[in-house]
Amino acid sequence: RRMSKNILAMLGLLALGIFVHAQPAAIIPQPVSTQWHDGHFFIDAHTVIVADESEKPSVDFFNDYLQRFYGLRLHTGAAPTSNYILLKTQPTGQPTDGRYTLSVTPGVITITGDTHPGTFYGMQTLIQLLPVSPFESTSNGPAIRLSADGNLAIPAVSIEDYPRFAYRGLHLDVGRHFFPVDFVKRYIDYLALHKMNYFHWHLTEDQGWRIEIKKYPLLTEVGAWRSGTIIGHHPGTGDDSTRHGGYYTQDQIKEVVQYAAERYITIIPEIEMPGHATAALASYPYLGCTGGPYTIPHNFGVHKDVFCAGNDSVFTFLQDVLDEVMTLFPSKYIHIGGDECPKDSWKACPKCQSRIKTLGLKNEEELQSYFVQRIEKYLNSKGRQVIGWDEILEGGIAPNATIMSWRGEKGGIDAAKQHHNVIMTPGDHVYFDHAQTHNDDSLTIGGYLPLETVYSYEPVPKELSGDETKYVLGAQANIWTEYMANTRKVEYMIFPRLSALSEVLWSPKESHNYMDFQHRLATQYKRYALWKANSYQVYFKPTDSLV
Ligand code: TNX
Repeated sequence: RRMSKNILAMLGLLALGIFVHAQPAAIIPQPVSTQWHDGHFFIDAHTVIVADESEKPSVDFFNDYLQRFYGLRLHTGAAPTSNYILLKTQPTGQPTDGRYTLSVTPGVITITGDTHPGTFYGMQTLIQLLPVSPFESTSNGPAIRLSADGNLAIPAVSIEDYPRFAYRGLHLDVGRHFFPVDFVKRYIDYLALHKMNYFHWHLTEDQGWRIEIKKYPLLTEVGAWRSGTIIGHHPGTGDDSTRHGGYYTQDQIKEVVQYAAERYITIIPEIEMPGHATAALASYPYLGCTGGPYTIPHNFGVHKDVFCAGNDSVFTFLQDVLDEVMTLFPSKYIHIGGDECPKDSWKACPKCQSRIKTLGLKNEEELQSYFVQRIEKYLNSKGRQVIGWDEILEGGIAPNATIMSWRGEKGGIDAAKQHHNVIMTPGDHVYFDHAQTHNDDSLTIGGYLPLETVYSYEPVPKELSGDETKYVLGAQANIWTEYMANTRKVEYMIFPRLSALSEVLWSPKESHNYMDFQHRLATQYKRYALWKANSYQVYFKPTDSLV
C-alpha cells in the first residue's frame, strides 16, 4: 500500500514537472536583448567546438563545466557541416569591453565576442541555456530540457549583450577566517558564472596575515596563527587555546592569480594599512608605536595598535611587502585599506608627533593622509594605482587614488566630485555579512540586507551630475568573515544575493524587474544545487502568475 502511494506521488510530481511547474530558460544577469526562436540545438558527443587557440580559456571552462555536471567533453576541430559551436573574437569598435552576440540555431551555435572576455561571457550565457534538470518545459518561453535520447537541448535564440559597469566586484576577507585555495578557486568560479570581473582579496587583518612574504617570514610563521577558533561577541566564542589560521604560499597565490586570469577576473590584493594591522605588529613589534609586544586578537572590531607613522622603517617594510605583492599580482590596482585607523597610538607617540611638527601637519588625520600619499607615490612610481576605503578622503585624498565607498555613498560622491574614480560598496546595499532574514537564523554581524534591497541598488547616485557619473566604475559586495567560520557559511551568505548583484551591475537599469528576477531565480536555485553550493532560500512573493 505504502509503495503504491509512493508511486502515485512520484507520478504526480513528474506530471507537475512537465505540465505545471514550467521554467523558462533563465539567464542571470539578464542580457540586453534576447529573441527566442523555434527549435533547438542538441549538444551530443559529436558536437564539435570550433575555436582558435586564443579562446582556450572559454573552451576549457565550458568543457570542464560539461564534464563536471553532465559527464560530457567536446572535441575541438574544424567546422563540420553542422552540429558545431563556433567561438570567435572580433573587435566591434564599440566602447564597452565585454560585448558578445550569441546565436543558437538548430545546426550551429555562434558566439562572437568583442574581446576575449566578451567571448567568455557569451560562453557563460550558453552555460545558462543548459538544462539544469531533466524534463524542463515551459508555457511562457522556450523549453530547456533533455531531449528524448538524453542529449542536451539548447533553445534557439539570438542574444546581444554587454555590461553596464566596467567594475563588477566581489570581496573576500580571509583574515578573520582563513579559507583554503580550493575554496578560493571555487569562489572565483562563482564570480565567473555571474560575469563578474574583479575579485578583491582582503589578505591582511588584525586577526591574521595570509600572504607569504619571503623577506619577512615571521608574518606567516607568527602572524597567520591565533588562539581561538571563532571570534566575536556571541556566547561560546573566543579563546579556546587552539592554533587557528593559515596562509597562502607565493606559489599558491600565483596559481590562484592564473586561475582567475583564465576566467578574465582580475584579483586586487589588499594589504591593510595603517590600521587593522595587529597580526603584522605581533610578527614584527618594531612596526608599532610602542614596540610591543602585541598579541593577535581573536575578537574583532577596531584595534588601537596600528603601523607607526613616525617611523621610516615602517615604510621600508611596507614597500618591501608591496614589492613582493606586485610581482605576484599583475593588477593595475593595489588596495591599501585605510579604514578604521584609530589615532590613539599616534597621539601618544613622540616620533609621530615630531613628524606632524616637521611637516607642518594640522592633526593625526593629516598624518594618515601623509602615510597614504607616501605609499601611493611609491606604487605610482611602479606603474600601479591605489584603491583605499573612503576614510582616505580625510585629511586630503591622495592625488590618484580610487575610493571604495563603504560608509554609505557619501565618500564616493565626494570623491567623484573631486574627479576621483569610485567603486561603490555601501553597507546598506552590498554588505553580504549582514543577515538576509529577520529570523536571526545564524550568527551575523548585525544589519539586515534582504535580496530585494540588493536588487534595488543603483550604483550611480542622484547627487552626481552627468559628467561626474563617469567616475563611478561600478560596485562590489563585501564579505567580511567574522561570523563565517567555514565555506558553507560563506556560500549561504553570498547566494542568492550575488546573483542579484550581478544583474544590478551587468544589465541595463531599465530592464531591472524584481518580479521577473524572482522567476528566473527559481532556476538559479537549481544551478546552486547542481554546483552543490549552499544558499539561503528566499521567500518568494506570491504573484498572480504564481498563485
Ligand atoms: C567594517 S568595511 C570594516 C571591516 C569589518 C566590517 C564588518 C570596512 C572597510 N571595515 O573591518 O569587517 O565593518 O561589517
